[in-house]
Amino acid sequence: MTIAGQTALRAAPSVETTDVFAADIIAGLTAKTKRLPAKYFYDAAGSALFERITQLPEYYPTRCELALLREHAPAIASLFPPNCALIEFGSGGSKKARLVLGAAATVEAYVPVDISGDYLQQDVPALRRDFPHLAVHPVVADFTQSFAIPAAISPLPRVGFFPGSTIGNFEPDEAVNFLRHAGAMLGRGAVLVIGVDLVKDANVLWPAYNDAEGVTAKFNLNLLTRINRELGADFDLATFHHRAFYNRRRSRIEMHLVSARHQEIRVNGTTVHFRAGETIHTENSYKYTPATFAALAKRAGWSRLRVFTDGMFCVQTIRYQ
Ligand code: SAH
Ligand code: AVI
Repeated sequence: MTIAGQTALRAAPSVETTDVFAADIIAGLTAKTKRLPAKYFYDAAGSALFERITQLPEYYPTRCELALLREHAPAIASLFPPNCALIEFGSGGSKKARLVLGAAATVEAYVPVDISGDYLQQDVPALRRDFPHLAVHPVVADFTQSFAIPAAISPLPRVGFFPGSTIGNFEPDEAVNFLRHAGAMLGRGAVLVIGVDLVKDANVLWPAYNDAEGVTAKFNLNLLTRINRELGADFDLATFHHRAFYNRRRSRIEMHLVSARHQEIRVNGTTVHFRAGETIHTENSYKYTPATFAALAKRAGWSRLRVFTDGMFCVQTIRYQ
């Protein structure tokens, strides 16, 4: 893929070969409890819908995190070693990185990593224009797998950036594994700046995932459109609907797609049976307290430095031991 005249590093094997996508989808749809990996939401249409979600009045996390980063970017940047490389996991449009980069003049290189090549591409030319001293090395990769770091940044100390509470889309044990893997990649003593959505009243959480305009529903249903397009499946979107609710016991929002009726769907040569009311579990979004998140990070070898919070969301800085 060419980005502003440069080649974006693509992980090998390719992040989303049709074979891997097909195998994951069939495995998820034929499991006893049907579920699909949330990382597959982010094709071009899904990324654009997520962008719209971030602007919804009900979806507070983006606004809260942007305000925290605006206010505390200088304190965050003061933790960075000189002449470092900032590696962002799930960068999307890099809007939040701009706030950190603006306060951290000594960052030499920025490596946005995202599974969605289109989304990644969007802001790279503008970033190069607005931060002319900065080397920008986009990487299209699945950050849950090993991926190659651009050779140009190998001599630089590394800082990690993982905003958006995307960590909440992992199961807690997966989050620990991810943090271990990120620690190994960033190196001992490295700092990670991570956004974490906080446990709060269900009356605030519920509308954030059930917006009045129905954008989150479209985002959820778009996964079926993607499966239809890429795997020649025959999901009739009119027979599935979005359901999101707060599972208080597990401190997570669950998103599902509910089949309105008994039906059979053909997906890449496999027949998938649905009972009326049966769901596909498409996403979890775990909510933490600053303390439960620090304990989770500790299990992965990270110790807490500072916590910036407005009571709704928190940005934590943690160091790899
Ligand atoms: N960081 C941005 C975007 C968050 S949305 C923000 O805070 O607003 C989650 C982002 O992570 C999307 O851009 C999605 O494409 C990316 N993503 C999700 N799972 C991923 C994975 N396994 N590997 C790489 N990128 C992933
Ligand atoms: C990217 N991630 C943290 C979002 C979340 O809130 O869990 C994805 C999302 N799903 C529905 N709305 C937003």
